[in-house]
Amino acid sequence: PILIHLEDYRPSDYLIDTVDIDVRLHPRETRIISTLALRPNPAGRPHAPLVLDGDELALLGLTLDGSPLDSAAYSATPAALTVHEPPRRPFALRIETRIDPTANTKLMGLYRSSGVYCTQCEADGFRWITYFLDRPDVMSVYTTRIEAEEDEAPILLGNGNPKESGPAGPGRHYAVWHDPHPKPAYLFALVGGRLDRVSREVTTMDGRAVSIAVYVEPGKADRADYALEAIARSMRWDETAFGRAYDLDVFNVVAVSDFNMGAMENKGLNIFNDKYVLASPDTATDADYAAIERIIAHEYFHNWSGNRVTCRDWFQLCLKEGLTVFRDQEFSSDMRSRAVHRIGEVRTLRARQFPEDAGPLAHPVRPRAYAEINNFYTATVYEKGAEIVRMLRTLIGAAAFRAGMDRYFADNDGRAATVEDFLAAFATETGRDLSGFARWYERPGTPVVTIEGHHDASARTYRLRFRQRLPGAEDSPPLVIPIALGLVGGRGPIAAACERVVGGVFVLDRPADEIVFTDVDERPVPSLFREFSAPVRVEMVLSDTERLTLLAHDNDSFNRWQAAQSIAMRLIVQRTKADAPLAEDAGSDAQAFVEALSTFLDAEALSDPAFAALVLGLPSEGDVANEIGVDIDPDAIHRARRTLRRHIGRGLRKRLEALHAALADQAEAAFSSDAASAGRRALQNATLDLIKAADEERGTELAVAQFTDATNMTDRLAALSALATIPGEAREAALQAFASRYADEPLVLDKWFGIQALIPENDTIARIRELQDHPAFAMTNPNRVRALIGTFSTANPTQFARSDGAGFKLVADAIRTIDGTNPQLAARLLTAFGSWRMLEFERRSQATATLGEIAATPGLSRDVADILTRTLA
Ligand code: B3K
Ligand code: ZN
Repeated sequence: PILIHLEDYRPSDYLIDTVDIDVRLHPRETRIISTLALRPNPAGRPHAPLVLDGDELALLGLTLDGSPLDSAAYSATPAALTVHEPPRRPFALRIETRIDPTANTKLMGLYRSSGVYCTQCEADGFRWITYFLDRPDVMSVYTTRIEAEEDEAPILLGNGNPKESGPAGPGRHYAVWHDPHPKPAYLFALVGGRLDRVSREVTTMDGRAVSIAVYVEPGKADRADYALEAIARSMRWDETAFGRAYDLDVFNVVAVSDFNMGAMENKGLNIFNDKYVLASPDTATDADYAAIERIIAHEYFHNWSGNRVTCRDWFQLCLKEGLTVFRDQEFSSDMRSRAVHRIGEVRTLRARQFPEDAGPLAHPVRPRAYAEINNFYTATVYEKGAEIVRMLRTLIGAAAFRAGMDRYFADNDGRAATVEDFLAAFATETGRDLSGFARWYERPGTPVVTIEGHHDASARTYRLRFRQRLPGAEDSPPLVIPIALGLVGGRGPIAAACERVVGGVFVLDRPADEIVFTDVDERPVPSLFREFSAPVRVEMVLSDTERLTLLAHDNDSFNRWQAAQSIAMRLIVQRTKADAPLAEDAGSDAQAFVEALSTFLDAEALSDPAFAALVLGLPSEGDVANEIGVDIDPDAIHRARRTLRRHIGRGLRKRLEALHAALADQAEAAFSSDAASAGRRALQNATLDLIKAADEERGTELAVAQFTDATNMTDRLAALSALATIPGEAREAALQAFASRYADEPLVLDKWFGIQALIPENDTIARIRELQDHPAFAMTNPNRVRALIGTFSTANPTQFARSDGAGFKLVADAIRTIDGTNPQLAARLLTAFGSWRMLEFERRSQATATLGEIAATPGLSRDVADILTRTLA
């Protein structure tokens, strides 16, 4: 594959000041006439040819300053339009192309989704529409004219502000949009279609009246209100938290049903996967509401972190993505429970980013080379990128961080920036040297921090020794690791002095270091990496008793949760390694844990149900596999985890029943999606799950009742999930009832596909093959594919990694089918094989064989070939 390297970056030879683009929409023959105001870039090479990017384009017409070009003066291929000797002064190029939006199954460029015309231009998508300097450091002011059949597309939307509209010949109409803010082509968007809308007015902090609107499929407007209000909350929050106001007269969100990712931050016209817009109590779970709020916020926040300040090149992707994830995390924490949200963020990071960083697809947060940039929208760039921003704030403090952000926005507004520009803003603001910290962007891999503690009773000191290493890169210079910490005793946090701990944070910036606390009378338990202050693995030998001290007495909620997780993890790992029949033990080693959980539930379950639900949740099978790391047998992990769950369920049985009943009683008559109500539902469903683990019959009884009586999707789906792992009549009846109730609701049927894909039974593969023929399933729709195949490959480890290879084969077959129509989606599915090397021998051989079969498929896309090469390397 051809690699693009960061070190090869050079400025564009030409710049484009303005773009006038005229799009005549037609299902099969859409005409695009684009007029570019070009000029040589003083920072580029003089006399260079002008090479515009294209992808599968056909050139229909070309003029320069109004005159047709001599055929010797240019050359056009589907992938490039070259003008050999362009003028050495500003000039205008008028380019005509034609495309077929209906045939576009890649969902890049301009395509149709359920009859709605829409676009996706990040990354490298504008070149599917017209020839262009399709790179983020070429920023232009766009005017877009859209023309369509009035019947087919009564709504016509573009970037920026609406300028004019009117009839355009018999049955046709047009609209003109103008975006005054210069932007790169990847932020271009247009929409044409038959859509309903909800809208309202908001006023920004600097007094601008903005009309915000959400457009959805006809008949679904009543499901768009939550998203609309989430926009208003995001706008207000960015003003108060970051001093950032919106900068256009309109802000539009459009929901479409065929979309390769979650959503896209096009300037003034965000286009969304409808999964992250549509919500009603009967169709959306609490998790869906939270995801909608988060993604609406994320795309909106890009208006500053991404659009006003964009990226110089795609290697800087984390500059907008990591930063914007950090911003959306802070927003969600402010809207909901900070502690609960942080635990969720860390669970995602550990489930998705840690394994990526430990496997063949590992890469730095700022990659140095890529073959296909769309394969780098990863957990590392997004989630680890966000952790780096969070560490920066921890290091310099909230006030300096905010001042640094203000400086970053001010210094780089209207520019295409780099990671260096970002760090420079904070270095200037604080006078600190951040060059050591910058290593976080360059080094792949999850650092390991090893810690030993020693209490000297006579000297009344407590000593902590720290050592850091980066597995596989032991010689690399140390990272700058902020460690938020404190000491905890039998009655709560201990006040002890240590001059190296400033504001509760010790900074480990050497390979090894140690700190000493004075005036420590009792032997303390260290509470380390509070709020998960750095994305590392921590190695420290603590007894269960010490961990239970943290669970009971720490004032850091994250570490209280972590303490329970660590004990559960130890218990599952131990059982996995011993495996049955010993695993079917009486669980005496878990007794103290169960008792502590029971005390915890009595004291706190009803005061903070969301947190209690998290404490009751055991590490997932995937978490356990990542912890063990080698020779993984998913069946052994599954059995071990099930055994512990059963044991906990039995030990807590009375309390769980009482809680389940109490929470069911508390349920409000009128549904509310707020965090408090969602927390009560989460705990009720966590108790249901443990009761089921203890006693399948009782679990089935409760689940069937909850399934029938549920007044919202969260409870109904939780009941269905509980039933789904118990083979038999009740399960099939519930699945059947669910499918007929929601037969016309594709997004709800996705949940139904997903639940069946998760069943940890041998028949699941046959079930999935059958579901692929279900009338509601389609290999061409990314949501359907992710729900059925994606859920299976990422969350059903016993069946995906079956030792007979049938799970791998199922997914490989899907990848090969999909690669022909939608390479991005196929490549994304393939990343499920990223952890194949940690499997035990037999499963590993099956994975190699399957990957080999994919590799032997003729005509693989660049997207799939890139992931495949790296996975096998
Ligand atoms: N920026 C887009 C992602 C584009 C993915 C291109 N393959 C959505 C987001 O992160 O906000
Ligand atoms: Zn983003």
